[in-house]
Amino acid sequence: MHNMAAGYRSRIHISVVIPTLNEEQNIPRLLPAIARQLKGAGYEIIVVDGGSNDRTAELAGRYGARVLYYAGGKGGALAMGLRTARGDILISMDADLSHRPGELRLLISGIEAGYDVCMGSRFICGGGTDDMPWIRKAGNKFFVFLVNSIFHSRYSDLCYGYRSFRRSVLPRLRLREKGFGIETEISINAVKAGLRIIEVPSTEKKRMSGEAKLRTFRDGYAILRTILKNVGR
Ligand SMILES: Nc1nc2c(ncn2[C@@H]2O[C@H](COP(=O)(O)OP(=O)(O)O)[C@@H](O)[C@H]2O)c(=O)[nH]1
Ligand SMILES: [Mg+2]
Repeated sequence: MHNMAAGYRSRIHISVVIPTLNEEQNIPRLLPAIARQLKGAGYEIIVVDGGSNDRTAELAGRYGARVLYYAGGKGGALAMGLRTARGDILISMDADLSHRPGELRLLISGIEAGYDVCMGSRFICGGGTDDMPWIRKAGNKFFVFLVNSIFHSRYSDLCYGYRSFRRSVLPRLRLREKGFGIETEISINAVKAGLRIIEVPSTEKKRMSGEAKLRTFRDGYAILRTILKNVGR
């Protein structure tokens, strides 16, 4: 077992928040990999579990994470984790090893360099994805176009969850979405609040193990509703 308690000894600088639902195969790979990247940094890992019926929560605790429970969707889980996080820099990350722990330091650098929000993008030079069928790429492109047109932003990606935040701007993101609309809500509210935003390249890997929970059409529709709801609000 890796000793991740080391992160708690010093003041917490970085909080990694991971929503989970049935990720027991991935947790024992992911948490030690994060620990290796953040060794010596003063960090905490917060796993917000949505009621997994496997050993996700138990394993997360054993590998040193603080484990919280949230019964209603990935967005609500992420918001809960971010609100209880103690670090100066907050990072949102998926549990399925789609997000490479090696990129954590790039996300941290973005905030340390003075930005409020630093967003991984699969669609700028240096980024990429192995985990997106063409229909989702097309949907994402359409949503990026829509958001940029309505909110005068210049995003290259949307609906991607590997991001970092200066904790002090969290209230200004006004998180309300309970499901997969959360990333879109963050992107829109960050622009509306006039935050300093930067994109950094990110390579999305295939989910290592287990099942994807996002359903292209159901959640695509939810994302569209999120965009329309925020017009003029
Ligand atoms: N707490 C919680 N986490 C969830 C829920 N649905 C998905 N997740 C987690 O959110 C992350 C992204 O989900 P995933 O199924 O990989 O979505 P995709 O990569 O967009 O297909 C993973 O870490 C999931 O375990 C949920 O209802 N509750
Ligand atoms: Mg995934």
